[in-house]
Amino acid sequence: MQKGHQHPLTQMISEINSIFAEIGFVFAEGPEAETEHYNFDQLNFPPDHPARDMQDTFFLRSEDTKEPMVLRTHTSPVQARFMESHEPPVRVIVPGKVFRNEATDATHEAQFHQLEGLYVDKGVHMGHLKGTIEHFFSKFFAGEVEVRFRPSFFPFVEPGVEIDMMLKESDSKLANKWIEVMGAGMVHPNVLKASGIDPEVYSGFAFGMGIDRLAVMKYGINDVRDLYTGDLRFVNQF
Ligand code: 2U9
Repeated sequence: MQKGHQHPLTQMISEINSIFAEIGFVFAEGPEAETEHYNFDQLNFPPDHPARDMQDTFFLRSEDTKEPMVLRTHTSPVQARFMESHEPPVRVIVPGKVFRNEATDATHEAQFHQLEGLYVDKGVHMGHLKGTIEHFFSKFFAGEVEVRFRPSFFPFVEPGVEIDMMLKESDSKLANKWIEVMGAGMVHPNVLKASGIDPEVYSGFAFGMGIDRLAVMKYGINDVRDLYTGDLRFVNQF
């Protein structure tokens, strides 16, 4: 009889966790149904931010829930909770399923997997972010990698950046071109404060990326929806 094996996304999450564990990050997880407080307010989303719109977020309406709840739109609330219960230094890696209320196509799913990371300590700066990300991608794609930052905006970081990577000296199809891979930045002082960490003493970097997109890059998958059908003709290729 043919033996089963882990789903390609589960395999990737294990591999990612091991790479980050080697440089001192611990794994954390949290609820998929979150309070609006942890999903938005504590992360410095203003009350009128478009992400809070019904078009983008699945709101849970129930008689039983005392607080307004959503299906988490990112894994960031896990880090917000982690900071409340842990003193710095905090080094945490958070893979998990997230939800967006949007139409699906070959590159978009209403549920997908994110990988986020957070490092908070005294004196943490963008140089640490760059070194960490370069290290991760060079291990993950097993080759020398260069990364570059472009200015961007996310409510929970300041400054915020988009990160591109280039794989060098490799036979891979990805080699020698800049590819946008993730967003990141220095944790906004309001976010540190809201989680009980003094921004005058500590600073931190955070990053976030789609694991499905990483799978597309690493394995050349054509349609992200294949990752969620459970079709064995697809799954057994990994
Ligand atoms: C805390 C503080 C800051 C996490 C971050 C991004 C930038 C980002 C997107 C990438 C593609 C989400 O999957 S995606 O659509 N994410 O660009 N995420 S900084 O920042 C945090 C998280 C938690 C407490």
